[in-house]
Amino acid sequence: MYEELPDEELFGPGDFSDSGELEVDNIMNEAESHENDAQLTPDPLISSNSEPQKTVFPSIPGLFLYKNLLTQEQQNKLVDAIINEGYFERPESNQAMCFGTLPPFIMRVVDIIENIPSIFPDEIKHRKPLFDQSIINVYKPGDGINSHVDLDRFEDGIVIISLLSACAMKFIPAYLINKELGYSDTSTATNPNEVIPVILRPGDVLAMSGPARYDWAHGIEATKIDIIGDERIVRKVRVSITLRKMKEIQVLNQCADN
Ligand SMILES: O=C(O)CCC(=O)C(=O)O
Repeated sequence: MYEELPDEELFGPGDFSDSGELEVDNIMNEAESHENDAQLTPDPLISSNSEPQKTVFPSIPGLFLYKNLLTQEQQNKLVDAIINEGYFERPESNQAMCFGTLPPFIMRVVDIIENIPSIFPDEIKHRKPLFDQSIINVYKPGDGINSHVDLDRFEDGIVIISLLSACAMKFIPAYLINKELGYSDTSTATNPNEVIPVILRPGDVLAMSGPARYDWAHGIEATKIDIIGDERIVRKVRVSITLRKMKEIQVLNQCADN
């Protein structure tokens, strides 16, 4: 069942920084204007096995970026389904969550993800279901999300799907964001102040497990323009879908509460 809401308990406190209202029309306009946005940039580090091309990040084990994994048609269908579900009809809505059995339009992407041989270690890849929670976030230009490590109530193995517009997601060693939260310096970063920017474009799928999920925090700066090396990304409306699996104990607690 879907709930439209920013639930701080599930998402982490104050993670989502919002610069104002968003209209569904904006999402549709963006969908039309991005129809021909194929990403053809070659990757620096590409695997040569039969799975889709992926970018790996030597400093961040467990972080894999599958560039342009979803075709333009698949992206359009996802955006259309999100619009048709009406999650973002209220102008102030920028987040929708789903627990349990995920809706068919998301399951179609999960099918694609499940078939990527080395996206996650086997024990994660073969769990059933692979995901039972999704968050759809809508970002207007200038919106961001604070650096965070996904809450411990979620299992290892998280995926973020990007739609409509590009942005830079920044990874920093987790203990830097809040030492009081108990994140210890277990990071794989060689330089503790290391910031690793990952450009997420429409159709990209980012997978995090192990150190990428626990030892590194990820966030998106609240800015209208990202500058990464020579690249200047002017943000437009972006939609993301995050897929996670709740720990069994959480599901049991939820049942007990109801
Ligand atoms: O929107 C994104 O790309 C990131 C979302 C995220 O980090 C989260 O949902 O925890």
